[in-house]
Amino acid sequence: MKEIVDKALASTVKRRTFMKWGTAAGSAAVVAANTLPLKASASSAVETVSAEEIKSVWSACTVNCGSRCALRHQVKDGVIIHTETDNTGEDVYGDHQVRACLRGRSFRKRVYNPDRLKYPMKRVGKRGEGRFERISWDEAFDTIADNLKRIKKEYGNEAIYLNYCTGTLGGTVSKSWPPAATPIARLMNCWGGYLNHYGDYSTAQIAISLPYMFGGSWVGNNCTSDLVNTRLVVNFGNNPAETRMSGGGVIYHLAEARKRSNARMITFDPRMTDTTLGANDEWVPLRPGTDAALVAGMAWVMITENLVDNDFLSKYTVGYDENSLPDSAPKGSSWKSYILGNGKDGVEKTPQWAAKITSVPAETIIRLAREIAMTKPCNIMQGWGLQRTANGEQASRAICMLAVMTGNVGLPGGGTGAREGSYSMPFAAFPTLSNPVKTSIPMFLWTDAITRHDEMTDKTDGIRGAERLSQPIKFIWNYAGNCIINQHADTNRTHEILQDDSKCEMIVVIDNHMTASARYADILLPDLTAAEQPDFAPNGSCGNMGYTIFCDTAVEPLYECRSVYEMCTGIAKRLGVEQAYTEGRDQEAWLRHIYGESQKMNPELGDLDFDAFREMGIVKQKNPGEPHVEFRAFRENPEANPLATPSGKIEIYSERLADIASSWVLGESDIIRALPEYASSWEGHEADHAEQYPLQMFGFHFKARTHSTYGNVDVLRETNRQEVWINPVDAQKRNIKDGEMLKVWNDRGEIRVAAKVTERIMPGVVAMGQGSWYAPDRNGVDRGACMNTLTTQRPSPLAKGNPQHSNLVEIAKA
Ligand SMILES: Nc1nc2c(c(=O)[nH]1)N[C@H]1C(S)=C(S)[C@@H](COP(=O)(O)OP(=O)(O)OC[C@H]3O[C@@H](n4cnc5c(=O)[nH]c(N)nc54)[C@H](O)[C@@H]3O)O[C@H]1N2
Ligand SMILES: Nc1nc2c(c(=O)[nH]1)N[C@H]1C(S)=C(S)[C@@H](COP(=O)(O)OP(=O)(O)OC[C@H]3O[C@@H](n4cnc5c(=O)[nH]c(N)nc54)[C@H](O)[C@@H]3O)O[C@H]1N2
Ligand code: SF4
Ligand SMILES: [Mo]
Repeated sequence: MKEIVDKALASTVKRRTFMKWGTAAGSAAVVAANTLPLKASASSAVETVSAEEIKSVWSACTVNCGSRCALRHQVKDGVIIHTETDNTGEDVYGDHQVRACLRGRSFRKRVYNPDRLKYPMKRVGKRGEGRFERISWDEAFDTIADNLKRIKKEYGNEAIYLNYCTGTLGGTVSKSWPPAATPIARLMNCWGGYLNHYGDYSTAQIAISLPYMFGGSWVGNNCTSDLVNTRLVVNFGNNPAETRMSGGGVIYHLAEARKRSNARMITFDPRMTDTTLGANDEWVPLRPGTDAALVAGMAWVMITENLVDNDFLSKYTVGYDENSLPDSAPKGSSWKSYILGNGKDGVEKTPQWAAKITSVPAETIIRLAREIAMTKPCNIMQGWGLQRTANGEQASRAICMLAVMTGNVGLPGGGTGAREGSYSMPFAAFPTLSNPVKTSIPMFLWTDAITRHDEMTDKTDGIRGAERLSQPIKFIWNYAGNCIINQHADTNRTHEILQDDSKCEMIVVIDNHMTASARYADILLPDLTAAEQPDFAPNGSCGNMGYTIFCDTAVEPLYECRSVYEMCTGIAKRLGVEQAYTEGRDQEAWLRHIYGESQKMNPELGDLDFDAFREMGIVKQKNPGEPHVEFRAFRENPEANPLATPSGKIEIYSERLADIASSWVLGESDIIRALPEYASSWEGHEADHAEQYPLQMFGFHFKARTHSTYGNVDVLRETNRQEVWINPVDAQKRNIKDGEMLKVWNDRGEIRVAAKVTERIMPGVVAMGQGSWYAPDRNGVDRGACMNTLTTQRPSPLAKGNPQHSNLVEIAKA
């Protein structure tokens, strides 16, 4: 480790001069309004500052983009004037730099932002109106503690909810997700606990459904770095060029690995994304929500042309054909029967059948089925967009069927069909204690838990840890999240529920900025940004090279902002649990403690002391073994290493799902099946109201923002306009030209957004970046073009997850 330290410190570029890019007029104006102590006011756009005046401070971008990047803030006179990124290592693949994208590099624009919250505030108008009055920290803490005590007395701890919040999930003490890992959870756990949630807006459907097939609690795929061993990459709606943008993230590993394996990539996506731009890549557009039909059509080709891996299927799976069905399964319920038309529906899943549903030509389905079956090893993977849908549970399992039928599971260069895996450097977490409350709700149903908790049971709404929800949500902690309105579905319904403050009685929002969700706070607390406090940031998705970043204090806390740890300490004192909460430590002391724990679990940190790490900024640690191959041990010896399914094998037919399908109370046209069959959804192209709303619409994860975070950074907005992608065929029908302002609407709401007329999206489908800031006008028309003004709160059947990509809309010129 000493060697790494020396190397890292030696390779730090000592720059003689430094170019300071001043957006002079703009930032000076903002600064004046905020009365920032900025002595260095630039009059020219570019100014040369000598290196001696500038301090370089390590920090990280801790948002939820799936990557995690090192930042080096360049600080002069107590102000960040510029942000650079990782400059350590040899910068060759495997010892590469974890370089930040444009968002991370514009971090200072979030620190010195006109939206920055400056002091604690309490609501004065109606909830959601956004009218606030400044209060003291004492008043804020007293109000919160008094309300917590009152609500606990009246309803119990189960009425206190920690909302889904991922704004700073990349921190350690400041970590905002998962809820149980946050400083808020520690506070509540010292005082009787809180209502927890399970699942997440990212992966609700896939995370629930794949374990029925492969067992365990999370099903991964081979590490991206393992693609050096593959001959073909088959990509279902995965767009790492935009969703894993870091120089240390998945897109970099994907590109480098494919350089070495020269593997072709086929991408099934309604949209031609930035990931599909390689020379030998093929883009195959398909209708949203129809992946399972495409798989069934390809399965028909593979079965009828005898291209399936029969040895693999008989040794490792149950339910492929009638012989391997469990006893409880009815006749004709195997996968093969389903595909060949010998199942219950009696329909043969021919390429022509699939073509009608997916709009992928039958010849293409046949050609690609042959190529996938005959090119081994082949890595089949999926992103999470296609499962964030009304029948996402079925779609994600169906895609894995391709990997299973071709016998690619557990092989280097092969894969499971799930999303890529990566290595994590072992590092300790902030201890948050355990939650005495055992009840947990699906994260998507928190609005329902405010309005109709008494109807919610394990069989109707996926309540866990109890048969039913005994209390409504009365108090919401919202630390570093925008799901109070912007990122949760159906903004108009949410607004209505939250406006009534006799239902949910108190909402505490802790954020850096006046966001759409912050406007719904009763008490609004101004947090420090990652640049104003010390913390650790462990790696995100990063291929085979993990790392941990030391985030130091680049600038002193702005205004009256305080760290979340300090806030929790203040409230703990009023709840009588200060000592239990702090154990006598401040944030720095906790970091030293956590680092000590990390050294115990990770020998490679053994002789790197805390202060040396602090100076070094980033520690990189390569996976000591080969890149991860999911289910390798099972493949090598299935008797010794069975899967954690009831049969120990891959369950193509799931008895557990058959059980759930017959015992749960489901909504009309909600579908849960034992097999990964195609099912058309209540908000798909075959839905009843598709005539009135003929366009399928989804919101993709956009490079302009990380969800809503960075959405108020001017330069990013200017370079990545919020626009709706629409095919020329659909545009012509509506007499729409590129760049024109459009209205997009359905029964749930209406937005205004500019048109991007492009052949990069298939006809009948429209899409726009999700995470834009909700900004309704007086008539409720959302001028901010937030995708969730159009989405539904109806949950998916099995996961009770967010189907935010399943929407029908109509579009016209505004
Ligand atoms: N229509 C649609 N909706 C979606 C999705 C979709 O695809 N389509 N995706 C869903 C998914 S996958 C996710 S993960 C969620 C994400 O939803 P959220 O977790 O709400 O993510 P953000 O919108 O980034 O909100 C993060 C908030 O944290 C704040 N923040 C950032 N840094 C800090 C900090 O240091 N301290 C504090 N206190 N606050 C900070 C930001 O200002 C912002 O308000 O959205 C979901 N919503
Ligand atoms: N820049 C940026 N990066 C991010 C985020 C961000 O907000 N901004 N958010 C992060 C988070 S929290 C998450 S969870 C991940 C999300 O990662 P994903 O969920 O994978 O991202 P999406 O953009 O929702 O969907 C990926 C692709 O699926 C396609 N798609 C949509 N519907 C279908 C379908 O029915 N079938 C098929 N085959 N494809 C479909 C979309 O066109 C899109 O290109 O991204 C992370 N990375
Ligand atoms: S937004 Fe993601 S990719 Fe960009 S700098 Fe931050 S962590 Fe890195
Ligand atoms: Mo996510």
